[in-house]
Amino acid sequence: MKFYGYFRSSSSYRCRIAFNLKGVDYDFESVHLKQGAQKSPAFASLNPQKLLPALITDDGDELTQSLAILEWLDETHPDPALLPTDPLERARVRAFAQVIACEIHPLQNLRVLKYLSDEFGADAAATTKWLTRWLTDGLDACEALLAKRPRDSAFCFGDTPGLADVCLVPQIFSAQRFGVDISHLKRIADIHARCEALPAFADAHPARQPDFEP
Ligand SMILES: N[C@@H](CCC(=O)N[C@@H](CS)C(=O)NCC(=O)O)C(=O)O
Repeated sequence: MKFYGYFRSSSSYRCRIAFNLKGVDYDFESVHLKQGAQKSPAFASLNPQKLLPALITDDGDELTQSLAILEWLDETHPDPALLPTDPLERARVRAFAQVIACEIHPLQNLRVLKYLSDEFGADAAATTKWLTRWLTDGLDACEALLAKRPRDSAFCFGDTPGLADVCLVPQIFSAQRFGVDISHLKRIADIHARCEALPAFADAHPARQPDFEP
């Protein structure tokens, strides 16, 4: 299969972790977001949203949206599972993943930050204020969801990493990149450290990708 991503894209990072956890190989094509390559006619015909990631399966089917790609991957390569089997636990994991992918991440996206500066004149300080507000708000909620778990566990919702961890780690990378202080989030810090110690997560880190630029 062919995976379209970018080293710093956190939704691409989610997929990279999942590919690694499941031991799935893929061809990689870098789409340079900072240079606007996502807006090229060739990529726009693959994903009309002009957003990463995108995947072309071995059968030539085109997939977009990281959560959809992750669930497709989990269904077609079930071992190890990213979602628990119990419906209630699955709902909890999906809710956590959606806090990150649907509520936090869209507000830090390149096109949103660019619109804030181009259309509303937001300078670096205003952008940092915006990012700090939404990332802190969302990650505080994630920490509270972890505190509410029926039982403590090594990873977000279990003794092995799953969909919630796959979404959490790239979001922490973004918080660090944007200089948002999340040192008060102790459960998240512990889980993050445990994930980073695993090769599947470490190898998916932006700094270890072939298109990495400092
Ligand atoms: N909900 C989408 C978000 C996709 C998204 O926003 N991707 C970012 C990179 S993480 C992107 O391509 N941004 C390009 C832009 O803002 O122009 C997903 O999870 O796949």
